[in-house]
Amino acid sequence: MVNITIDNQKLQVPANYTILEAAREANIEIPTLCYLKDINEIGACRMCVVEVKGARSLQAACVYPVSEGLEIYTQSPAVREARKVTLELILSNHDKKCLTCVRNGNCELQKLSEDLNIKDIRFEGESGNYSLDNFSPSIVRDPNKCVLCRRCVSMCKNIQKVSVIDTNERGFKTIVAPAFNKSLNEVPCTMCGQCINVCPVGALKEKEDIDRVWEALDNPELHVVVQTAPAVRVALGEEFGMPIGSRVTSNMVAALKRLGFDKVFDTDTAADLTIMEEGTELIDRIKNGGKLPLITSCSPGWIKFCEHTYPEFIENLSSCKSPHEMFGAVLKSYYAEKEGIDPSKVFVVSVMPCTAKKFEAQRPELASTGFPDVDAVLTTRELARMIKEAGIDFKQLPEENFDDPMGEATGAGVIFGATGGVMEAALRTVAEILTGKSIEDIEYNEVRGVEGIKEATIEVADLKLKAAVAHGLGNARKLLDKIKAGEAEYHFVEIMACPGGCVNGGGQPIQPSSVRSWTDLRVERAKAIYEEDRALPIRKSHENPKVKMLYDEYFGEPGSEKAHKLLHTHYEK
Ligand code: HC1
Repeated sequence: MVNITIDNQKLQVPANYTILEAAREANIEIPTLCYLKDINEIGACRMCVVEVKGARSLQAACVYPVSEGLEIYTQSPAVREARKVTLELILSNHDKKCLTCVRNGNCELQKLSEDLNIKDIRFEGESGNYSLDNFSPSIVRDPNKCVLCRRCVSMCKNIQKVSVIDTNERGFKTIVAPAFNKSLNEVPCTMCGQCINVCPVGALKEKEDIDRVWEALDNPELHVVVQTAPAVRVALGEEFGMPIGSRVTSNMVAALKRLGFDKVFDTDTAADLTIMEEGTELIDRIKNGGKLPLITSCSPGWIKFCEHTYPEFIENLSSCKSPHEMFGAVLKSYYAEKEGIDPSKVFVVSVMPCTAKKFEAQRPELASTGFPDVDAVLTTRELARMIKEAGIDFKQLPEENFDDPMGEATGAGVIFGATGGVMEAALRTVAEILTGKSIEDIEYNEVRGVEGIKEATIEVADLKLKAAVAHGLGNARKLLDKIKAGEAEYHFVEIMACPGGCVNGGGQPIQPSSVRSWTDLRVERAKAIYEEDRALPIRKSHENPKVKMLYDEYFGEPGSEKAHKLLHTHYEK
């Protein structure tokens, strides 16, 4: 510990703290813009400058380490003026169309302007007049709004290890973009959208599908069904001011019904179906000498990364479609037949925590009935925008349930939304199939939590099943390199593109650095996921009565020819 003073307050703080961390502990707020704890600590934007006694110039609090006897002033006239000048310079060439910006009301630059009492901008900068990069099916990039904080660059380069965006040019011409100013669609972007989640302003956003969905809802010819991913229900509430980790499943269902969807289904049901197919595939590969490890295929960002960067693992990928794509195929075949609806009139909307799902839905091979399995993908944020636009009082909605005939899911389906969840759900089923016994202890804690790579050996019958879980593409790289080098061997591997899994997907509500830096969103949202699992009466996929019904009435058995036609896919090298 060291003794310091901040604004004449005496403090004792750990010796490895920065001034920013020390100030935060004393409830002294220092403004930041480029700072994001553990992701972007580069002291570039100079918003967090403070006076340090004895230093020749103002210092960036986010990178300046504390030391014994340090005297710091966070609100001196020089500090206040420096911050204002810096902010006015940033604003001088910023595209200030705040009223129509997707981040209106949730923009860190807007908040800073308010907090620092900016009334006038003393400088006039030249706007770059950059054109919009909206060619990707998932992500739109608007350099006119970029504040060059580099948070997206750090996320893409250091955390995801994908490195498709960086700073190009110099001085006033500096721009964050893919190399040679290409579109995100022309580089190996995985569309994970993590760059959007860390952007403090509206320079990065999802490709919106709201208008297409309103049009479908207004078209009396269409039967519009919606399905919601496991992770949406533990984050949507944040858009309505609820605490992080609130479970809002029934409010969400009620809101979707009020928006006018003909049926509201749960992607978790299809997650249970995925376990039946993927579990069967795993057992088959283990028993019959198939390619191992089997690697999960639910995360489209991971699939794209594998196709671009690790094509040698394509044969390891499970051939299962991701759950929402499976559900789409089921809705346009079994459900359409059962309800007597022309499949061409069934319009499937997926509400996902993920931007890569927009890209996935457009993959031509994901159209087993001759129509796209899924017609439109909305992120959690887009759904919130629709609910607000419709004037629905989200917090006051009555309890409502998912619709039949497929409105039931198990706890195993829910936990798909957190890293390790697909693995755990599969283990709950595979262990019972292999042992032929009912297993009571179904919580596999070894694969839970936010450690980058998790490993477990599970004894099932006479097999020691070796499993590994990686979340975030940087961790995926580490794990795959280890497997490639022959340093590790597994039967089953789960990979999710987003750090923390879908709960922290690129389409989830955006929390500012002031929250995100100090609260682990992955942990809080995952807690809610596991609570939901524990609250459900059935927690194993193979016990889901709706899934049993699907096999009895339609698919026959897992891995059948019909199941392969509708529920499985292939990948591109
Ligand atoms: Fe996911 Fe999945 S869990 S991929 O993480 O397998 O997006 O939530 O919907 O499809 O079920 C995302 C979440 C989601 C699929 C499922």
